[in-house]
Amino acid sequence: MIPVSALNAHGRTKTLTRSITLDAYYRTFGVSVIGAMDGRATGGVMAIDKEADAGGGRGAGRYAAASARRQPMRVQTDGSDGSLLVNVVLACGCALAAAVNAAAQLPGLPPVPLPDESVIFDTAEQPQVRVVVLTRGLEHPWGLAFLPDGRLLVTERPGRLRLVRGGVLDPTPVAGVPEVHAEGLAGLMDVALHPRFAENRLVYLTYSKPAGGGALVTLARGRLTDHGLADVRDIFQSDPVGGTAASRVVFAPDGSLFMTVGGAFGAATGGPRAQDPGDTVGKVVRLLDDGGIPDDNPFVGRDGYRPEIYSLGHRNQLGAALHPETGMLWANENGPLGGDEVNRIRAGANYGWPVVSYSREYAGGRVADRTFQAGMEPAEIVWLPSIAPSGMVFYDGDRFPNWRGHLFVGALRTGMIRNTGHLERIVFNEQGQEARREWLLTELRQRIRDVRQGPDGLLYVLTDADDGAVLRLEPVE
Ligand SMILES: [Ca+2]
Repeated sequence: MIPVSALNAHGRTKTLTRSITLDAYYRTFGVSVIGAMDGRATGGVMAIDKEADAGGGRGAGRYAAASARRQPMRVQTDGSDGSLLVNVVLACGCALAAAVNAAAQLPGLPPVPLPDESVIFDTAEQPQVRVVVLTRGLEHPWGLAFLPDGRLLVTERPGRLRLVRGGVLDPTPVAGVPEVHAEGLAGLMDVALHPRFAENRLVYLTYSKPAGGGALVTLARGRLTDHGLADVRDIFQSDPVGGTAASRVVFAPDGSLFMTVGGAFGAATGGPRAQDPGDTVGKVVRLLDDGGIPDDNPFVGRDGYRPEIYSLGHRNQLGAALHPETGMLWANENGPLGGDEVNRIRAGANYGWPVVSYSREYAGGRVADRTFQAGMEPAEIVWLPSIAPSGMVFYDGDRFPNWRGHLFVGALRTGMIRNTGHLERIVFNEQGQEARREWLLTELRQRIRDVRQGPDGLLYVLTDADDGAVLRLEPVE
């Protein structure tokens, strides 16, 4: 048993001797537990992830309440780690949801509505940039891809795939998307086209697949027809993991694909899964385009290792991109408080989570007693405080010549303050080492979920909101 300080519905604190099944919650819901709820008839754990807009925010409040309904509170000992002390929200009946939201709300700047007119921003190394709201009305868009005919494919986290033509959103979603585990931050995530899409029409989707109260991080592929996706099937499923486990998919120059499998939350609970070579959670996996395993994957044939694994020791990776010159995969990952990273992904390498980290847990304790050690890859870029990095891309177009070779990273929220999302630009020196950073789009106060380079050489950005948007960045010429 671990002692738990409790917060009742009126905000008063008292101490209970109670503990909760933290590990079960990490595994089932994939989020870091910062509090718990206990009612007469219902009970459950209040859980957040940093990528959420608040410990509660609207989505997480519903999420916690849903967890409570589904799983009555169980009290079990875990208390080997003093850092797992949690706050308990005591509430019952109708007070439950209100208590959750009150306890969970993070401070934030006032939100700013997206402008109707285009906006011009000054930038540090490029003449001014114009931001155009290309498309609105997307519910929590997550990933996008450019079809050869000029249309955009955009995923919406609740489980819809949408088409945008000339900035106009097709009101009918693309049929054939698999059922997704749409709860909290989970759901439909990334979309990518097969490198030979023009011939085979194959579209790849990463999503959270419902499975026994939790989820599987899943890669599906289907053929895009005039009537939706056809021949849809899952070609990879992770080991069971929490619903908020993130995933991106990126095709490599050799035609294989990289998929990030996040969800190794909690240094003492889910985190060690990232170091377990027999578990696909907390890894980058490399697959053939049909889900098969490439013969030259680094751990093929090695005892105790899943042959899909390409790299290990990751927490939750919301962004990945190929370097345009080296063809190497780079991926970012979210720490809890601080310690977000960008890594160059090498075959067979271990990126250290949770053994080495700059992060603190949400409760404040350090994740690890060291930031690097031999045998583990140091991060290329680290953020303190966190920016909750999401989709990212290296720019190599010709419309922003001064930005060529720079990395653009979408940021959902900076320093645990709401409405501080932005687009970050990172410049490298001739050795490929970080030289400087610029924050763009801060005035918009949007959560930036993804950024991609269009075939027209412009940058396209997704905002993460109930009424999310596609933004386009253009040079002012
Ligand atoms: Ca690391």
